Amino acid sequence: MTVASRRTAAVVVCAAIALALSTPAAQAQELTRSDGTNDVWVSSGGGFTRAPGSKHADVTWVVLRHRAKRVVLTVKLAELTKQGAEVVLLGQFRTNTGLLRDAMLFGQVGIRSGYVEFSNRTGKSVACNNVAHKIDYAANTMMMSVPRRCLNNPSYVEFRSQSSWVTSTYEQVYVDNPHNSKAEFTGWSKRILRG
Ligand SMILES: [Ca+2]
Ligand SMILES: [Ca+2]
Repeated sequence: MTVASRRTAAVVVCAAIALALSTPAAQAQELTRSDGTNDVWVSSGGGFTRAPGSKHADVTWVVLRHRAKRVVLTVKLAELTKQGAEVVLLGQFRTNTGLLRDAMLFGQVGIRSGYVEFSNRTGKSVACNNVAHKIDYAANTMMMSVPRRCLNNPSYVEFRSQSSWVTSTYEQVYVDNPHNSKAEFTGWSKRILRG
């Protein structure tokens, strides 16, 4: 190998190392899960029973992105419409320091574009400026974007999520989660490192 070719090889190696080091920081670390259909449960005030065939609230896909400045939760539903009283996306977060925070996105009668409530685990409201959200009824997706500083800038987050659809009479609540095919999920996702 000549001096010139060794130098070229060294440059290529250095470039590859630089790319390997920079790529993780440049991209959000994320966790994506697919969820089956026809695994919706319904409650009429008591316990939950299966609601086969219901597409409302039926999650088919979830992704949690841990970006440099934001934690973004997005779900896709089998069917997202403006029917019923409201549709709700719950995102619960646990950080490396044990901090627990809930974010709830409501799309209600009169406020179909939605709004977000940010709180601690007891439901007490916690200030968090610039929470962003989007409910896309055409794409059947719901998204919440929480600034990392509202989670004390964690090194990693774990999450769990649930979607709900409430009938117009408020008598029945349909639920699904992207973690299992049961009525509820009490565990946590894997750790998602900061991108
Ligand atoms: Ca599902
Ligand atoms: Ca499920």
